[in-house]
Amino acid sequence: MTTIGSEKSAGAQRDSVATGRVLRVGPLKPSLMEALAANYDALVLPDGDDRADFLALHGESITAAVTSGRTGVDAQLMAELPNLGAIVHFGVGYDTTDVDAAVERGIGVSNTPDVLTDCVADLAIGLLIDTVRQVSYNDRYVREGRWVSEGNTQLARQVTGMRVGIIGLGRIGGAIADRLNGFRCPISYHNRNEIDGSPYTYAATPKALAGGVDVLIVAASGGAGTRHLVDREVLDALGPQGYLINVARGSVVDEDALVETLSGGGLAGAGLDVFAGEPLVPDALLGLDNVVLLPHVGSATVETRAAMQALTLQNLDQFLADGTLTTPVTR
Ligand code: 8YV
Repeated sequence: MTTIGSEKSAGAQRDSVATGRVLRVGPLKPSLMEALAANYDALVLPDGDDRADFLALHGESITAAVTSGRTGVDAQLMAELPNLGAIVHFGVGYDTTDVDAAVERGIGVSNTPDVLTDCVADLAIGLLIDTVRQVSYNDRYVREGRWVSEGNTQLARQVTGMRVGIIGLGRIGGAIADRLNGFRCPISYHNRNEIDGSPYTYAATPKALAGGVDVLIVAASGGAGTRHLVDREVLDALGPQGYLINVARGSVVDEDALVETLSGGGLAGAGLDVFAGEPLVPDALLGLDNVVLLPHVGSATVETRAAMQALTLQNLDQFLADGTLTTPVTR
């Protein structure tokens, strides 16, 4: 396992860190943006036509960028920040940052692991129960006065004991599995490699996993390596009685195939917290009652977002102090 950028504390680097500026790339939690402005005198990368002039003026002075998985730092921006030493992410996902380019340039990359694991896992369970037990649908039914005019809704399916497959049994996938043990769900998983000593059943491919479960939960990190891991074949294997839950990244699922499969009755339902082109959600999903749609709120609690902010600033402070990172990305 290689730690990206943790060894980046050479004297020359420290000198430029000491004199360097912090750059905010993209919108962040309001209190984090305020802290960056007030306590770090951070610059803000402008969009559009102003960007080239801004980079010509400030590019060389910037040593640390603070961003999130929503925006990230691509290879071109790295090239325009020749003294950049660290890319600090608010959030666990960093798929919008070109990590290979960062490694090549010796730029450290950090994220905020662990502090959001519980909240994302909690939401995955909530989304699973909502989708399978049709909570949101039944809520709409009551509000629309249909209980009075049409009587009871159709029966849902039982969550306890459902066979669940998890794509990406990492920190978040593992926390989801922990919670599902309370529901007596037989659990299987797919990762790039089988996990030694895991109590759960390994499936060598997403399709094999989907073929043997009632619910498929996507908890894998985003990026080129997992793009469209859940494709049409996987959805077909899950089948008309199967449910898909995604709390990871929209890119892991072939969204066009998902919309077509759902529209044609090829899945029982889906619970989605993430989408391919956020904040845009395919129109076809908006009219489906067997789909629960959330605006990417996996980590969106007061407690977790505060912890994410604290860890983001801890990484930044540590980098500014000695050129190393608290929670560098590893691979
Ligand atoms: C945040 C996330 O919504 O951590 C992640 O990767 O997707 C979420 O926790 C996001 O980072 C904030 O932009």
